[in-house]
Amino acid sequence: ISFLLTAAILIVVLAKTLLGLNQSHLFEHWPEPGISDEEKLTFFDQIARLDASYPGGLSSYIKTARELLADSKAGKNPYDGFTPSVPSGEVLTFGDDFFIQYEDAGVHEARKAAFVLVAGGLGERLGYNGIKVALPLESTTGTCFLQHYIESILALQETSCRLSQGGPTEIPLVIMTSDDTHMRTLKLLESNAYFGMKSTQIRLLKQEKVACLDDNDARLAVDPQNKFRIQTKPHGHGDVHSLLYSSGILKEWLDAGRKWVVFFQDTNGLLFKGIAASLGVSSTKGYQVNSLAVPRKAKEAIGGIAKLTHQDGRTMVINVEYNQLDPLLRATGYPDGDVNSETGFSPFPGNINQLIIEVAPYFDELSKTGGAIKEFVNPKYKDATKTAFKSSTRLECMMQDYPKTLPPSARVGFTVMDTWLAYAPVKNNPEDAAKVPKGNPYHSATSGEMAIYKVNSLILRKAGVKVDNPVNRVFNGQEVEVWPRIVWQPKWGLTFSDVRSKIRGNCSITTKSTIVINGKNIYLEDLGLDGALVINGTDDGAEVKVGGSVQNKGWIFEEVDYKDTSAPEEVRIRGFRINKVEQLQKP
Ligand code: UGB
Repeated sequence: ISFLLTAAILIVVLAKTLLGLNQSHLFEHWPEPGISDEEKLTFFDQIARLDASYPGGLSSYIKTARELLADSKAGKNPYDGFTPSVPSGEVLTFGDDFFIQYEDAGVHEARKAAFVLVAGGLGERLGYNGIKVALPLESTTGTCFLQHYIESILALQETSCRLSQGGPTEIPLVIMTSDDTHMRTLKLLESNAYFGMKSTQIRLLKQEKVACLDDNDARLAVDPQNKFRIQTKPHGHGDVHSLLYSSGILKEWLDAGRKWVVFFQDTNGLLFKGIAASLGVSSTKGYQVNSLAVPRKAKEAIGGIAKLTHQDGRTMVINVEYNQLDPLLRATGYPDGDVNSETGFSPFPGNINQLIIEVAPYFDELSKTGGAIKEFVNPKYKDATKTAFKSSTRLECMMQDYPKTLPPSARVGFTVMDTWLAYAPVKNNPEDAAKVPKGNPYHSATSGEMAIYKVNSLILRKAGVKVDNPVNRVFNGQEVEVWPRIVWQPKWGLTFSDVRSKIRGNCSITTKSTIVINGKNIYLEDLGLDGALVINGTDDGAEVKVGGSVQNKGWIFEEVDYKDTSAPEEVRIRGFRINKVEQLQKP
């Protein structure tokens, strides 16, 4: 009885809250008591969840929505009063002494870090039906993104703990999922024994969707399929902050002496090539927030990192999203807007949404805000009167907007790395990728895979291997450079120093070659490769030396049209499959 009473009281409170928020339309089509009572209870169940999962509850959500919708109707620019300028940050050159020093410092820090993968997005732009972290990052080994991320964290953990004494010995991983991705992410982990990580080391936090809004008065949108449901849509990756805070995980990390949280996105196969050095920058420079960035082509669909100075003197270093950078520049004395400078790139570094945040000040800030991030709304209006929407809208938030609430004294910096080293996301479907202006990156499954071969080729070159130049080929209408297919497990070489220590004598690799390195203690010694070579380490970790001349027909790319539905989706979206004609396997 007491349970029923509590439930009844809760329903009355929620109903009163809704009426007080001018949401009476939600009940307009309800039948009289006794009819559809179960559906009515489900309605309140959903309202209770929407209320509980938003910092400040539904009333706060609706209040903010009204303010933002009024600003949007009035055409108010969120950057009113701010002038952008190019900020200064740390620019890294792969393999030079500074880079190596930062990498060393970062590897020492790594065991004090925690990693957070935001993977709640379905990737509508990519048009792939599965979850993106299950996609292979390259088809030579077929390793999926999630496996690669986990193996990279484990490699970092192993090296960091070996080099430093005391403190945490496990690097935790949190994955933010959503209703769209949660079950499939869990299944992928469970059916692959968590890719070698302890199951207790990984935690999934599911973000909830937020209520859709029908008009400028923020009236909640009823689901067109079910009048007892509010229509909902994703709130954006910014939810990760409130989830880390409300779940108590952040406090746990603070209490355990963790120092850094590294945030990253779902499909960047190059991500870990620059993580150690960037962590080194954070610790050496004492950055509370360090955004990883790459040179950005004007109009590229990645945000620009800018220093914004307000008329009243306030300044902040922040990401300005790609659709807002051009209007902001035009309004503040740059009549051409978002254009390349004489370097061939936009003067504003491109945000790749990999953030390294220092735990202690982050926890202090979230204790004040609850993790609420400055939101925005993007309604599509029916006409110029801006009184009605084409379809319902909702509030959204982005994880990189976290520094917006920080005081100007906060140490917010950024680290720029070469694009070939740090950034090759898989976001665009083949048709859209083929339309990308010449010279701009495709951000497709095709270009994402080619980037893996390129980075590994360039790293080996820097380590002294003679790696031949790439050839150009066209897959799915995209012209790409095809470098030798060089892939290794993260435990073989996560840092440049690791890789360099595994190369001995004079090694060379021709363009048509493929080399797969599975294992840790594998050394290439006077190897001349012209074909395919697969090297497996031994179970006992004993040293494996591979050298001499290896020649065979190798593995070749065969084109697959993305419209060919007889091929699996992950093959079609990259436009080729690998025909493993001949290889040498060692040992
Ligand atoms: N994501 C979630 O986890 N939950 C959500 O509700 C939405 C997304 P997109 P976006 O690096 O190229 C970002 O859709 O938002 C996850 C930056 O804002 O791939 O258009 C999702 O699973 C932009 O500044 O990207 O653009 C994925 O892992 C620029 O850095 C991640 O959030 C751009 O990424 C990003 O979602 C980029």
